[in-house]
Amino acid sequence: MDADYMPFKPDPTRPRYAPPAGAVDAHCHVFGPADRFPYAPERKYTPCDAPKEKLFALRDFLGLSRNVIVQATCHGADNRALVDALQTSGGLARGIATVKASVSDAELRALDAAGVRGVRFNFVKRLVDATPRETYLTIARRIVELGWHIVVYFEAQELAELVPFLNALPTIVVVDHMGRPDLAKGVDHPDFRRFVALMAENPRIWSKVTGAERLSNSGPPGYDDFVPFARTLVRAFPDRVLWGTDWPHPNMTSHMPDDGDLVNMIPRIAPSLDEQRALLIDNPMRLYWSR
Ligand code: 0GY
Repeated sequence: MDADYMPFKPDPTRPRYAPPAGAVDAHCHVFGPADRFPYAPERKYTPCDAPKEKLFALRDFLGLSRNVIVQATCHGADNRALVDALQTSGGLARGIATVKASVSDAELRALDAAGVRGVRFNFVKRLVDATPRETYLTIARRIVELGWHIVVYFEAQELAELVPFLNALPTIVVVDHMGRPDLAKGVDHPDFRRFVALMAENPRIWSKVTGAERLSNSGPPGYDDFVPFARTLVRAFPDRVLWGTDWPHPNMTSHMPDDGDLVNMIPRIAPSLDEQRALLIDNPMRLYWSR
């Protein structure tokens, strides 16, 4: 099947902002190549191939040092492309996998040996068919044994209903793209305040300050409306935030971002050097490279 979304920009601009040595891109994907790693039959979209070589070249070009590669829904629970990228990264990539409840202990151990440090639970209806909460809780109890954590992806309107489930999870929970707030509503809207309150009440909840390209109404190159949201979380929870490119930006229809622009936003989200070090190095290293 042909790809049904825009291809990533092959020639991003070199960022003006130079990340500190050791910076981690903590949200990115690898797709295919399909002739080696076919897409999942149950996928809701077919991406353009975005192989590991391109990801690692982008990492170096942008002045980043490491990647956390997140299993995307187009590969379902077939983690082979992810594992291959991790195993050939020279220790510079860690992964978040998607697993079914039927996954064996041996399979989990093999994922761990490859560099997987967590699982992703996805609640975005356009991306996946629903998985029962009980199934997710069963998986959660098993992966805790490995010292893994959980990444969750949901949209803002799901948050109120998801809070009890998120609080019941027995380990660190990293929320993708700040829970996808509606940026037009502003940071003081009750929806975003609810997310901030959840992080304040539950110290196990972390957030990725990512997704500017998919959440912004004001658009590139500055994604100005995204900045106050990310800034709010970095200021309030400096030791529980992660940053990433979101490359290769699946399902973008409005525009394809220039990854150099996304890097240039970092000092607006995290103005002080201490905040930048926490966001880009200390936090992801603690979560993904403690062993
Ligand atoms: C993202 C966002 C999207 C896709 C996926 O797993 C996925 O397919 O996460 C999206 O369409 O919003 O973070 O990659």
